[in-house]
Amino acid sequence: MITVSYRIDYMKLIHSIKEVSVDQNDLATQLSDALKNNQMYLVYQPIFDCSEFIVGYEVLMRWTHPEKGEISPYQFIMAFDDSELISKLTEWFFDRLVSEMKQVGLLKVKKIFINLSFRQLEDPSLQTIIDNHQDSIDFNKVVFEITEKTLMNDISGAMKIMEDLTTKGISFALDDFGTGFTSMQYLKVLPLSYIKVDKGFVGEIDINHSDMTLVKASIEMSKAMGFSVIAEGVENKSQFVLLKSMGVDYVQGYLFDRPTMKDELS
Ligand code: G
Ligand code: G
Ligand code: MN
Repeated sequence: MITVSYRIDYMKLIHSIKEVSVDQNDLATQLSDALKNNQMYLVYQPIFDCSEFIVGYEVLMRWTHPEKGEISPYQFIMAFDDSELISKLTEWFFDRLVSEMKQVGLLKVKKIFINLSFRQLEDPSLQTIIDNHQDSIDFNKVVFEITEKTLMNDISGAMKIMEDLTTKGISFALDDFGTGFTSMQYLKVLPLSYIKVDKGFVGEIDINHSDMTLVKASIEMSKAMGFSVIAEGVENKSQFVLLKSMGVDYVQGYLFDRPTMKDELS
């Protein structure tokens, strides 16, 4: 059942990418315009502990295309990944994050969760970008979220980079846990601090017994291995109650807050 829904998602993805990449040259121009012309922006979604105190924010990119409107990050991150512009995107992201964090006092926040694609992680300029921002961001607060699919590209390469970044204070979360093809080996060898249980499982824990069992087992296993567990996509109270009873550490989802722009942050 899980495999089927993953395939459908994948097909949707391919379809939507085709829609954007009508013409490769045109696409490159559009991506570069997006960065130059202020078409991209950041939104923030809080992550709470079980007493509903904010422990951090996940930062998410958005792109409003002048003609096509909102383009999903699933689409544009993959387009950037395939282009030469990926380091420009990472650079833009950190510059923008620093300027917004200063404006809204986000610097006081305990943790900042940042999604990184495989291309962003393996790009050598990531190190330079981080070094250039050492004075403006406390990297002990930074958690990079990477997915199982990211890791599958090159597990030993990714591990080496992750270990290097750990020496700069950065920690790691395994995002979308349960949707990829995680080998238990990953959990044993990678320098991970957090496991984010995918919203696909969390979304039905209150109505689907299998999902409930899988989430419960994931939480128990992750905690036994010393990771903190974040449940994403919590949309109603009964899911939250169940997750708390299962011993989850942190929660995130529409029940608490949607991703919002910096000006709307409380
Ligand atoms: O925010 P939304 O649900 O539309 O995000 C869709 C996907 O895009 C998610 O998997 C999310 O992790 C990814 N995404 C959102 N913002 C970023 C970003 O800044 N960098 C990377 N690499 N992925 C992002
Ligand atoms: O793949 P990743 O976990 O990074 O995706 C994060 C995205 O999930 C956010 O950008 C946001 O758009 C979406 N999201 C956050 N909370 C919820 C929720 O409660 N329900 C659903 N369906 N999506 C959510
Ligand atoms: Mn994420």
